Amino acid sequence: MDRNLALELVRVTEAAALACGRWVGKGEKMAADEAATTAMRRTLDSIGIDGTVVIGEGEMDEAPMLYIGEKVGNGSAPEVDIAVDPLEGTNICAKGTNGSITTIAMAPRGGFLHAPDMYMDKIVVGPSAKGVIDINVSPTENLKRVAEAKGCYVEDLTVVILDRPRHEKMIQEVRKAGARIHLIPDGDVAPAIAAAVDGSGVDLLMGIGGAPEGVLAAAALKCMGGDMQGRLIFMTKEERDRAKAMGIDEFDRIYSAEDMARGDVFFAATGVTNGELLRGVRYTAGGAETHSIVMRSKSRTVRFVESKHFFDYKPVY
Ligand code: FBP
Repeated sequence: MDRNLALELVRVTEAAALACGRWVGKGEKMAADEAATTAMRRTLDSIGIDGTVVIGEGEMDEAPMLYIGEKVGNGSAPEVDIAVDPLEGTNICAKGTNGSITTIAMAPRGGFLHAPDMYMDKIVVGPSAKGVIDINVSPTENLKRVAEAKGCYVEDLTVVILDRPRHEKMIQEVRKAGARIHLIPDGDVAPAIAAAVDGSGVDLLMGIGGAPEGVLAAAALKCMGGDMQGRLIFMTKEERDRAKAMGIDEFDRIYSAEDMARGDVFFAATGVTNGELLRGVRYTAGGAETHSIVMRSKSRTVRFVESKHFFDYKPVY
């Protein structure tokens, strides 16, 4: 791709965050998600791309907007595939707790793994531990390898894990190995990115979360030179059939970030509520402030963008 579209994408995630930011703490996750999706959809159409949603809000019959296969952008070149999670962490936003973001990634046509809405086992680290993780070895062994690569003790590492009963065994093992754990209620994309940001306080993300979220994290990790492995978890025959229909035929394949997000990839995310990576939306008299991360794999430039928005000039919010 000739143009750097990353800064166009951050306008999209900012618009989504400004829209769903109004729903923080209101206990209405569907309304928050709808507000983010509508704003994201509208802003996407002002961008000069011929885009197709490949990771989105669901199938055409279950999502009114940003469904898989939907065309977005103003229709001009380049042809790109789009992965979105207009509000990642709907419950977090509804409760007003930490860690919800709006997020989008873009790749040349055919660049993203078409991950169905199912689970993925994931392990994620930043550039300083690239090449040492292996999803097939125990958490203890991975922690030892990451500590060695980072030149620290296992006790110095912080691992983010979704707080779910399915992770109980892993949580016990990580505790026994001596690492610190940050259990999160939802939202595993932001901590995956945080693992690749120096000084974020996150060293690894481990465990099973959503597969579409895995592809979004892979896009970000690729831009940052981090490392990730993901393996789809099939719970039912329907999930296998669905994956097959979406072009997946190696069911036990381990995907790297590069396998999930190929080519010149762009990524943007904006904080909705506060988190380790980004500050949430703050409303001020007549406006609001947003905090975003935006990046491109080709240049590896990672930008943190602080924006001030004035509603007299952007009445739509
Ligand atoms: P939302 O769809 O409500 O935004 O939740 C997102 C999420 O917490 C992801 O971050 C995570 O990968 C996945 O859901 C975990 O799924 P589950 O809640 O089924 O364990």
